Amino acid sequence: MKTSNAKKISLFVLAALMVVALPAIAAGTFDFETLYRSENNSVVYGAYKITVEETSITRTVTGLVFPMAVNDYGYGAGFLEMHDIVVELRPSFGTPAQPGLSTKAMQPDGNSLASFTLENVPFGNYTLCIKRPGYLVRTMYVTVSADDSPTVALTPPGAQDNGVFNLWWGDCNDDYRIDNEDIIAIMELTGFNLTPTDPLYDPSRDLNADGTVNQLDVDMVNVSYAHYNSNVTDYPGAINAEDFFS
Ligand SMILES: [Ca+2]
Ligand SMILES: [Ca+2]
Repeated sequence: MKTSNAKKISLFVLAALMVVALPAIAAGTFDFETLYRSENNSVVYGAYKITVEETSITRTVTGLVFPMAVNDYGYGAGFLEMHDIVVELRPSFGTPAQPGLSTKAMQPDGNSLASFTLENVPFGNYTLCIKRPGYLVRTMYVTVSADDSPTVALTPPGAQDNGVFNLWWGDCNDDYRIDNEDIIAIMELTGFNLTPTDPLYDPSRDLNADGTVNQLDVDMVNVSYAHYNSNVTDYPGAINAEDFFS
């Protein structure tokens, strides 16, 4: 069957609208019906199939993050999992990530510099959230679009981080600030000689991830620490303050 120019234009416009309006649509072939105006100006009915290719509407997103706990001190993999770094692409800071847009940083070489990979990320605007227990959550606005390469390597802005999402320890109570309240939170658990199997053990207060909470962890959060009194907006490239709570 010969295909008219008018029909080609209609198909093109509809396909474009599907991609723009439904960025998260699953790949596949879909039926649709439409009326269009033919070359002799009559209205014609047509039934068609549209194929949406997954590679046309998603990208792979990667990045580097530091530091990751790597020594299990004999407590096993379950201990290290307590200190996992979770990386998410959320619709906004206060909205949970869709399934598949949350992952854990990996450390294939066994060093503290870890990497993360999120595959099949639909085009859209996101808030990158990186969280390790006891560390200040790190954020950044991220846009994934057709202009991006198949793999998008995220990096924080500026030279300070040298391309790595460095995390700052010390936010033990998750109030988005590193201050004396965190020191107090740690001191509440010192003196118990906790181990990771103890119900009182809290990885967010075991800042050096050595399996117990003691003065070493207290010492990590003090007024001489470069990020003492920092908050979430102090990270280079962090989202705006009002977006943390919207
Ligand atoms: Ca805090
Ligand atoms: Ca410790």
